[in-house]
Parts: sequence; structure tokens; C-alpha cells
Amino acid sequence: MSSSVPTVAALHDIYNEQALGDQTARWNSLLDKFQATYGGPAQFLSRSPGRVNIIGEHIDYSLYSVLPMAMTADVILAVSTEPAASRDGTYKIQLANVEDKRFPTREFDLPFSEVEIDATKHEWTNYFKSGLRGALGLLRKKHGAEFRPRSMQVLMDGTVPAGGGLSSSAAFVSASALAVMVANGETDVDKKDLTEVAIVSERAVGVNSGGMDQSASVFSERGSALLVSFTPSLSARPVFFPKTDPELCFLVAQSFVTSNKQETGPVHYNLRVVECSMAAAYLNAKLCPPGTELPKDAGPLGVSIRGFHQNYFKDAQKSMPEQLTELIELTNSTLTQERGYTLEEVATGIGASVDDVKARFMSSFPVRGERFKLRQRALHVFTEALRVLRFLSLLEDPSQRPSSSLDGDTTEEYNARLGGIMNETQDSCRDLYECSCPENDEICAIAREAGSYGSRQTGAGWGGCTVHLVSEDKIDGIRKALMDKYYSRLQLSDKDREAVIVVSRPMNGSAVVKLQ
Ligand code: NG1
Ligand code: MG
Repeated sequence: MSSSVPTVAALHDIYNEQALGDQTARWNSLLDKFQATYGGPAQFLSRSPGRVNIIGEHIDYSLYSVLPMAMTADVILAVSTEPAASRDGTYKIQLANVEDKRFPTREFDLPFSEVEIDATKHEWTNYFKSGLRGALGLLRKKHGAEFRPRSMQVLMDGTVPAGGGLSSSAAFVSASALAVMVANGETDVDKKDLTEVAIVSERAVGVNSGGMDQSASVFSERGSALLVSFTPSLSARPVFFPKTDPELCFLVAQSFVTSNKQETGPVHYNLRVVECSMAAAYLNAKLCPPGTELPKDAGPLGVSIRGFHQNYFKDAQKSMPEQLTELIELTNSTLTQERGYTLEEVATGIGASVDDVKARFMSSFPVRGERFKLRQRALHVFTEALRVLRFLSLLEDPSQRPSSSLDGDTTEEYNARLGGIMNETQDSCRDLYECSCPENDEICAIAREAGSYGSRQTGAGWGGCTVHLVSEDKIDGIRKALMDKYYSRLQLSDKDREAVIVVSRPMNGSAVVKLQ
């Protein structure tokens, strides 16, 4: 895979034939609006897409591999730039959005030295600022502390639904960091640098997230899913689905239950990150030799379940699936409390004081919890990491993957095995990780009954979107079933009705379009 973000000349370098017509009209209208807003033309565009996660849910921050793909829906930023007037020690960022009623225009005069972000306020421009802060950090590393950012005029057009589990935030932060790099003269932006900046930057908005979304948004390539791995360091490679007839597709269906991590993070997402880190510390204390520290790593709290895993299997020659299977058994026998663990119980288990536990796990991000369900969360993580490997070997192991000469029955059976793994993920998200919601469970049940091979929620959950593995000839039937049995109950506008269910084909990741 190429290591730099591509600079493309034409939109067909980004989108496929089906998407090209609509996208061309949209990009042209963005450029016209830029001219009307700022009285001059945009100099370049920066684009980063949303993603659908196919499998590997809530395990990226435990540092296990995940399999997402980029979508057509994306964030595009049209940008022009000029040198800051260095006399007054500030530079100006002007931000406008094509949806200016929902996302009002803002203007900031920022000091050269720092970018302040108030994560307690839900404000759309925070995502730009966090990308700005991250990119400036990188530029300062390269050019020295004297580096002076340029002023920027930005107009955004985003088509990834916010709070919908399709990573609008990562798309926005990645596109912003990329725009700032290009505006400040970088011609060759390294994908890994950009991704790492976007991961860390997004945490500045108050969510202690893993790195799947930013990786998918930056690295994806058209026509393939993306295997993202976090150890020994961030890496990504394409994964292809077999060509079957009828074609296998992914349907993405909205639940219209909005889950906003800025608001619910303390009791949902951030709490899960904390529970996983506590489980890592607990398992490490109980299963690794006395005195063995949990290794510091790239998990959001500086430690992760994968860190414990590596500690435990330091010299073992076992395969990854064997290791994970053993860890599932060990979790069952070590973390025995179904009802969860109090702070005192966690502290005793890891041989620390309650204050220590609070300081280590609960001080860097807003989080609230009284009982920590270490058993259920660890079991989800290990079984889900194993499901990703099973799914991958179905796709890539020649003895499991269907050849083009396979008959219909064998293809059917193969698809059902892939889908079955996705269904298991949904059960685990619902029962062990408790990150589903009744609406997502219902949508999955309706779709399966109408012929989907595998249905599950995608992304953080507690609402948002679902993803369904379906063969092309079933799409209409599944769409109709969902319309009749789920969407007919909601008061949807015509525009929403059109966008509730989309067939998602893997699209390219981040790109820059030079205009002058
Ligand atoms: P979404 O649903 O896009 O907000 C979140 C995290 C991911 C990952 C998934 C669950 C952010 C930015 N992203 O995704 O890193 O943990 O949940 O698998 O918080
Ligand atoms: Mg997000």
C-alpha cells in the first residue's frame, strides 16, 4: 500500500462509477459556495470518508485487529490559505459549513502557540480545532517551535450522518488535520502520521477512542476492506471478498437512535474503555508472575488487554487462535463475578488502593460507574478478537474460500458462515458488552428473517447504524421488510427515507484534490 495520502486530479480517482454523477454535482456546488462565501476560489480540497465496521467491535482500544471499510459518505473541506500577519502573533481560521443552519459560521483568531478546545461544549468546530492542534504538533516537530501556522478559510460539506455510528467525527478530524498539513506546505503527507495525529486529536474532544475509524478513513482503498492492526505498531492492509454470483454486498441501515459520545461517553463508551483497562490489570495481577507490571502501550489509558495478553504469552509458541481460546477459559475461571466488581474489589484484585485505581483509570476522561463488569467485557474482547481471525481465514485461507467454480449451494453455505460470525458479534455486543439497543436488535432480526446472512450493529452502538451481509438479489426484499416493519413507525422526511438504507461499497480513503 502506498504510504502517502494521494493527491488526485479527478473524482474518479476517489469514487466508483455509481457514485460519480452525484459526487461531481456536490463538489461543484461546494466550490461555487466557497467562492460566494469568501469572495475567492478554493485552492485545494481535503477529503476523508466515514466507515462501516464489518467485524471487530469495541476491540480497537484493547489493541486487537479490526476489519472496517471506507464508505462513499465523507467530509470534504474546501480550503484557501494565506500567510498570517506575524505582527500581531495570531492567525485566523474561518470555518463555514454548507449546512449553515445546523453548523453556524465561526471565526477564530488563534495565538501561534496553542489551540484551546473546550470539550465540555458540544460545538461542531471542535473537531476542526482538534485536527488543527494535532497537525500543528506534527509541523512543529518538523520545523521547530518557531513554526508559524497560516490563516485558513474553510468550507465544509459532510455527508456522514453525525452520531450514526459511521464515524463522522473521525472523517472530520482526519480531513481537518490533512487540510492543515497541506495548507502549511506539506506536499507529501504520510498516512501513518496523519492517522496517529487524528487518533490522538480526536481524544481532545473528550472521547477516549481507539484507532479504527481514523485508520479506515485514511488508509482504505477502493474495492477492499481494511485489516487494521495496532501492534507492534499501527498498520493496515487490504482484504478482499471473494467474487460470488450473485454478488455479496453490505447494506447499512440507520436506527435513528442517536447516541452522542460527548454526552453519553461517561456511562457508555469511556466506561467500557475503563472496564477493559481494569480487566487487563486484574488479569495481569492474577495470572502473570508476581511483580510483573502491565506493560505501557498505545491503549487509550496507556495499558490494554492486549498488553496483558502479550505479557502472559511471552515465550509461548501457540497460534493466536489457541492463545485467545486459552484466555477465554482463563477469564471464565479468574473473573468469576457476574454481578461486576466494585472499585474496592478492583483495587484489592490488582493490589492497589482505591485512590490509585481512580487516578490510573478514571481521571483522564469523564466516566461514571459503580460496578465494573470486567468478566463480561473481557469475554467480549477475547471472543471478538477470535471472531475477526475466523472471519479473516474464511476470506483468505484458500482451503476455506470458495473458488469461482463453486456451485450455488456451496457459495450459500460459505456466505452463511461469514454471516454467522457477524451474528455472533451482535449477540456478544448485546449480552456481554451491553452496547446494543432494542432498535438495533430488532433491525437485525427483521433483516435476517428477510434473508440477510449476517446482521449486526456497526460502530460504538447504543444506537447508530447496523450492517448486513446480503447477496445482491436479496437487497430489495430486505429493504421492503425493514421499511414495512421498522421505518414505517418513524416519522421520516422523504430525504431521510431515501438515505435510511444504503448499499455500501468500499471506497478510497483520504485524498487531496489540488485546484490551482
Ligand atoms: P464510532 O461508532 O464511529 O463512534 C467508536 C470508536 C472506535 C471503536 C468503535 C467500536 C471513536 C472515534 N471511535 O466508533 O474507535 O472503538 O466505536 O468498535 O470513538
Ligand atoms: Mg465517532
